[in-house]
Amino acid sequence: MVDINKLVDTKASTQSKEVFWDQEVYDREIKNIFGRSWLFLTHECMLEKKGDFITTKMAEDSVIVTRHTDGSLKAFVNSCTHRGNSICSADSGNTKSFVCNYHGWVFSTDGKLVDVPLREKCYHDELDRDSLSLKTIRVESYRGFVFGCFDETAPSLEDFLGDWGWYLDTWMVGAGEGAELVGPPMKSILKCNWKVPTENFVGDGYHVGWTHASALHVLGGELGGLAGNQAEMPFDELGIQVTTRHGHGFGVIDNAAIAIHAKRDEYAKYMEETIPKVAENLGEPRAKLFNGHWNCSTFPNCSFLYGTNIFKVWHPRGPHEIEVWSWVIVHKDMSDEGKREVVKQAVRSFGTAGTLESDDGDNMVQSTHVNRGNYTREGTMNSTMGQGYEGEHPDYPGIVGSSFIGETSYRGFYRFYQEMMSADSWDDIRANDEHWADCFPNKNYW
Ligand code: UNU
Ligand code: FES
Ligand code: FE
Repeated sequence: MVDINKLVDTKASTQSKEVFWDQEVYDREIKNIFGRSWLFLTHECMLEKKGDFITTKMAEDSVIVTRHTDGSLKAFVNSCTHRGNSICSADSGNTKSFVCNYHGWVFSTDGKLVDVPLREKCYHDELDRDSLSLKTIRVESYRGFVFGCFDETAPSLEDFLGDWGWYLDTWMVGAGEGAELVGPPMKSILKCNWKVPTENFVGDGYHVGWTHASALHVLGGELGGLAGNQAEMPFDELGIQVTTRHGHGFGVIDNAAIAIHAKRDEYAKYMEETIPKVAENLGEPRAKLFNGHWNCSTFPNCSFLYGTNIFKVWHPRGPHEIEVWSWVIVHKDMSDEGKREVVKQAVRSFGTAGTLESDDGDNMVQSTHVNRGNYTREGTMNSTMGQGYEGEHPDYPGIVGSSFIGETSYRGFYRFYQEMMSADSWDDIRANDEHWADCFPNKNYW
């Protein structure tokens, strides 16, 4: 039997291999993690006009997000309150209402039941429409990035992001205009557990030079030296890794924002013009981050690469499969040509069939499926790299690791993962607010 309370050992920095395979673990994740966290839905640029809508997933729940007639964002479950059929099968569009395909019940863009065929003749005018609205979901937006949460007792989105919001502002605010996503998202299915890509994006600087050796060799440029972990690279001071209260984290390679873009004249020009403005707006520490390349995960299942500018959600579909949705991040104030360049390079490198994306895919699938072996599955995985070489930093919030190549943010992700798996409520989680970082004992490292 799996002990749900002992999946992660924060002292030894190990995780049970059951986290990638076990059905019971997965069922608990859906309730405790996906049922209580803020999950990424869409960007407001895809919901500009009244009546605009998109459909997406929150874990395995199908949801609709709309711009209602009063201008506010609404989210509700995509399941009819009559016999449960989905009421919208389009990915996106603009509408006055949603009409169920089965018997024709009609719902407004805030989920209210507004019309029912044969309401007078066959329901004898006795149907209580007010109690038959679609199930609503909390929806909040941060710098235009829209998230939903099933849990009424969860903190606000801003509090859930916490210090991570301070980092996100680096490019979500930037020089002032901020960023948006280019959609609709590319979609594909990958046979892996949802945490394999999440942990990879949150803190795996280590794999870059190895898994992506060939791609980096061909791309050349500033990151070319990473290919095969060549000795002359300053691996111990390439950048930093950060973890925050609710498991969100990232790794940054200094001065490498544009490094993955093969054709990068417009992007280079944009950076040159914009970095001083970011410094003025947000200060030097974040101006430095603005010029770095980031790999990141927002807990639990939203990852992105800033610099490469791919933005992803890993929708779980059972313990051994995910649906990958990928958008491209663009700075709003970049030239149209610059934006086209960014989109092209992001799709070529980390789109569904991207060169670097396909390097990762095989590892993601193997890391999951090898653990179907009953004997293999006993035992743990190791994330000890850089343990002790991390702590509170004078310029950067959270716990900061000493190099881009370390596992500080892995440890932070799984620390919060275990906290959520074990906690009965958000009150239990809030009770740890003062002590969450105690498992990083060398807090005076910097
Ligand atoms: O694969 C990655 N996560 C990555 C690739 C990160 C940084 C640079 C290149
Ligand atoms: Fe890291 Fe094998 S070397 S998984
Ligand atoms: Fe990778």
